[in-house]
Amino acid sequence: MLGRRGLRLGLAAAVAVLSAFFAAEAARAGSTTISDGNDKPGLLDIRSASHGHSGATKVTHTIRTFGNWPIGLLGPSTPNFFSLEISTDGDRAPERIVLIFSSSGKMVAGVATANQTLVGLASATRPNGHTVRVVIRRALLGDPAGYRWQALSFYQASGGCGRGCLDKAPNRTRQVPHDLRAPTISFPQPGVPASTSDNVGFSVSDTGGSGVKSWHLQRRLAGATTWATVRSGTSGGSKQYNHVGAQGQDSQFRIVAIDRHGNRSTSPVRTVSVPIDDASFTYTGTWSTGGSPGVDFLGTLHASSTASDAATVMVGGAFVALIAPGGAGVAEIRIDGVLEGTVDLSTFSGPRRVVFQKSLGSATSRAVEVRVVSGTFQVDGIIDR
Ligand SMILES: [Ca+2]
Ligand SMILES: [Ca+2]
Ligand SMILES: [Ca+2]
Repeated sequence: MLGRRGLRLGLAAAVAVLSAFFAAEAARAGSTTISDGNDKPGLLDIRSASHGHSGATKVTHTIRTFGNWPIGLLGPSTPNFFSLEISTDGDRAPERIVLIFSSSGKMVAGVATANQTLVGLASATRPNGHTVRVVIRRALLGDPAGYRWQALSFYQASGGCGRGCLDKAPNRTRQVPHDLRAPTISFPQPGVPASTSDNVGFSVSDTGGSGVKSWHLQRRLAGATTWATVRSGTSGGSKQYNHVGAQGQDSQFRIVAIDRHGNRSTSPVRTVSVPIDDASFTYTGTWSTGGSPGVDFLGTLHASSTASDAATVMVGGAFVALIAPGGAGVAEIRIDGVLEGTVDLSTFSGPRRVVFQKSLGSATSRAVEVRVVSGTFQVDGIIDR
């Protein structure tokens, strides 16, 4: 405790040149209050302590006592103070100590390391005669994902607290967790579906100490404005959702996750387009049919090794993407008779690849033609959205 007195004297000097520049801000969700017993003599017996948020970059702590105390009771030449011990790693030892006292009739708070080095000032106020509130920039705590805290008061006066009365909330060695980081969502872009139903995979995890409270997988048709939850859960980990669509249907997905302290995160939006199968193309020349279920879209594949053989399909959207497996053939792509590109399947590997794509600007009816140039060219389907 003697070290804190030295810290306090240094703080009082620093505060003398600073004005109160911290504005009060609306509290956010995710506050927790703990109660403490009427368990210590003296004026600073803690009744409750709480944590909360002030904007996105600050945390708040409020300490209430059973009785009122004059602000001068915490003056710089007294031994009396409130403090917060903040542990930002796995053990109990504090990485930060927030010391709260008064100077010239105003509340003062300094944030120091465990070895009493001052890292900055917090804003401290006294909303009423038995309450002190501090607003601390997260950066002063080292921007942790979360931390654990304990509030303390120290009061010394002749009588019952002649040697000092130290109250802790919570008592003994317990600490209160304060989770500052929203859950992490991993949602890679799903590949081209193997059929009209396919799995959408993602994972949810939480750091900061409170854990995942809930996640919701939401879907809407591309172009719609409202989301509908198609699956939800209350634990983290890897998830799979079997999405049933239809040929030519474009769905958008996102995940919203919340931790047990109310921190919320929303994933990027991913679009899953179910192709139109090669079975619905029109073919000229000597195309053969094949394909494998689970590998090629709908288990079908058209192939031709004859130059100038053509496969044609009508599309109606503003974007097209030709789906084919990696291979060896070369073909030209024409849209409404205009050459738009040449596809060489040897530059791709694996099934159901987007081998050609083009944004068309507007949604209108167009003919897409695939014309074999050399090698064996294969057609699996087309995305039209
Ligand atoms: Ca108490
Ligand atoms: Ca969290
Ligand atoms: Ca197919």
